[in-house]
Amino acid sequence: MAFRFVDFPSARDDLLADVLAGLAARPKSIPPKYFYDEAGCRLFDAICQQPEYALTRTERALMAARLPEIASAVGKVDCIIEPGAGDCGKVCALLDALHPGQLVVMDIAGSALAAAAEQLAHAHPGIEVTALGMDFMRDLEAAAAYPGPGRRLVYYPGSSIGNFPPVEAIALLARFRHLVGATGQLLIGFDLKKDPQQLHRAYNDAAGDTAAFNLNLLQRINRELGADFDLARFRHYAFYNPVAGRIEMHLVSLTGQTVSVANQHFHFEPGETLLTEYSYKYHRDEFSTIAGQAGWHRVSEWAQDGFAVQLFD
Ligand code: AVJ
Repeated sequence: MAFRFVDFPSARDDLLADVLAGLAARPKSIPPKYFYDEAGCRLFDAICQQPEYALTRTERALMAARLPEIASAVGKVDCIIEPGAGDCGKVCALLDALHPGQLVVMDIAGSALAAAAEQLAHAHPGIEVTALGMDFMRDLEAAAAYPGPGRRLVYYPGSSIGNFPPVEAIALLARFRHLVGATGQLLIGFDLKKDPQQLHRAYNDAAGDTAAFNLNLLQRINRELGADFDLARFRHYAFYNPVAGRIEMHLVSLTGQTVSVANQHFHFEPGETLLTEYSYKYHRDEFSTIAGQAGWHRVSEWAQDGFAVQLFD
């Protein structure tokens, strides 16, 4: 078995700096990458089980059904790189079809990633697995040192790209381009524009898991930064904005209140919002166009039930 774990400087400092900067901004906001502490990961898994939230199920079904076609379109790949791999569940499904010699996975939750990647290395003794505990938004370029020579494929599933406004998405896709070089490829999954009512329901599930997931961000900040958000005085508010082509997820203050974080005080007016997530939705060609602006050329695409996977070189 070949496995290594490299931990990059803790993301904890970033949480504090990003929360302070976000609460000072207008509108107040917190980056969605901080949803995924232990409880947040469990709540996200619960969201994925809800009947209204089909995104993850649909992608998994698409990948399973089209894997042979995808593998032949991709061809020979020496190293698969996945930014934000989480529990490595998605990339695991690719390995037996693409059989790369190397796998490089990154995640901001380093210890959970390391545990999952080590198991994966045990199960695939032919693959050299490198786990990087990093915030790839900050340290992505450092990952270039780990793959050996050969053809690199960035795998970015789950519509994670939807968290970034188009201009930032283009910048990130350009960083992926640079990471894999001229012979590299990108396999990316994203959610398609669809009936706004259906999208609305997906982010307002009847079981309340999305609301709990959203509020858990405040709980995490309370615990990790010693803040004093009163969760009963904020309400989950999510809706689809068809002009911007995105879900917006907010936590709205139900009262006038002051919250303290690291000895700094932040006032909320009644009804003031804390923006916690954008989830952009694209038309198929619209997405290929933004990827094109980052230097990618579409090779193939697969789409079903409102979700698309595109391959670029
Ligand atoms: C993991 C970013 C794809 O945008 O649908 C689910 C996160 N937020 N429900 C999404 C999420 C609320 C999800 N992504």
